[in-house]
Amino acid sequence: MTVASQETWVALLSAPGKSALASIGLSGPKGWEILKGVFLPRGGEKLPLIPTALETRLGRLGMGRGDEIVLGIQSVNPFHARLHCHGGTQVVKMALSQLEKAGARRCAWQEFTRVEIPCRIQADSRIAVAQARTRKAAAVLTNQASGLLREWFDSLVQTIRAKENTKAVETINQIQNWSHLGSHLIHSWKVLVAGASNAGKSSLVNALVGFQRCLVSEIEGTTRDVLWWETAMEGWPVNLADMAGFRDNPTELEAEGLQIGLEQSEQADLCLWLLDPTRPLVFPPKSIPTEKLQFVVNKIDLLPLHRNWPQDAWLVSALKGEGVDALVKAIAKRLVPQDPPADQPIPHEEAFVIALQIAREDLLAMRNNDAVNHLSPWIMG
Ligand SMILES: Nc1nc2c(ncn2[C@@H]2O[C@H](COP(=O)(O)OP(=O)(O)O)[C@@H](O)[C@H]2O)c(=O)[nH]1
Ligand SMILES: [Mg+2]
Repeated sequence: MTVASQETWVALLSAPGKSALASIGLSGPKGWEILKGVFLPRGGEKLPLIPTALETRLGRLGMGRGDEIVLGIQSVNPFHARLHCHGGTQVVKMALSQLEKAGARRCAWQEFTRVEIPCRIQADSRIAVAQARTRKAAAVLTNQASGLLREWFDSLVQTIRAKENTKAVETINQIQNWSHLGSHLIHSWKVLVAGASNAGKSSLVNALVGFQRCLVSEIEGTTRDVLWWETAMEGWPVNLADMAGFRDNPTELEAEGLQIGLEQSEQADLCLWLLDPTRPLVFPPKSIPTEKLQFVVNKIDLLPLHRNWPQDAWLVSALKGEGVDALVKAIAKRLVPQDPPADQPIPHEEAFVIALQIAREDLLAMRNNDAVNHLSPWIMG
């Protein structure tokens, strides 16, 4: 987004809706002028002519009306301030409109983040934190937002400018190894649970999600469409899908569910294929790519009919819970073989990953200026 640098922006930074406290951000060259017009410090004195960084004041907005507000000046040049008030919706609405009337322009918190953090890659990381699906994903993104990615980027640009192309390409290759994980911090991993009817797919999803969410039944074809359940495995966000079972002569509705499931398996990161060892084994259709396939033998609490399942299959009893904890760990390990070190820069935006790929091509062709040009928007904002 391009925002006129002359503008002074105001945005609600805490979550919308009622809360104990709300935080409002005010940023821009006229910030202090605006506050001098509307902020009445407690005790009747006026705001001084010039603001001081890191000072806090208690007061109100408007002519004696409104609620108590704590004003905090974060920095003076550029001017960034926070106003903390009671989180009631009316109080927040009034505070925002007072600041707007005094000359600030209202924007969404994402735009405001971009105003306050001009480096695009850093602002994007900050915005992404709010979209993270799990605490662990949020922690990784917070590290990126607090400068990890920016420092990595600055040093890459320096390497490119110094014409050390081999080193720069290696630096890009190294970070690209983490792009797959990066893309799943906001968008959960997709794991499909498939297999023959009655193999225990719904039971397994229930066991994995931790409570009864899917309709478990002995009736074949109970699950007729693809249902996604959001969960976390070893802290990583995972969407689990329970799909219609494979059996001979499925009903029209089941066949439709199967078709949807197979289409979804193309987008899935992993497909757990459940085998029921108390019956003749049913193997997956060729359309499921083998690199995404993992066999899971269910019902190990029962006497098997035979033991001719694939050797690398994982074993569980969805009903008794046996092996389910190990299965969760194994799934997480398969999706994220290695947890990133705390200081690992991780690209989490597809467009940034593409920009790095293009810059890599430029570097291999010794077009260093082009590489810098392709990368610079990510630093400039
Ligand atoms: N003994 C035993 N029964 C199971 C196990 N998992 C599922 N079942 C039973 O198998 C039947 C079919 O389960 P369901 O989850 O609906 O299978 P789906 O058709 O693959 O979704 C139900 O009666 C479940 O209670 C297991 O690990 N052990
Ligand atoms: Mg089912």
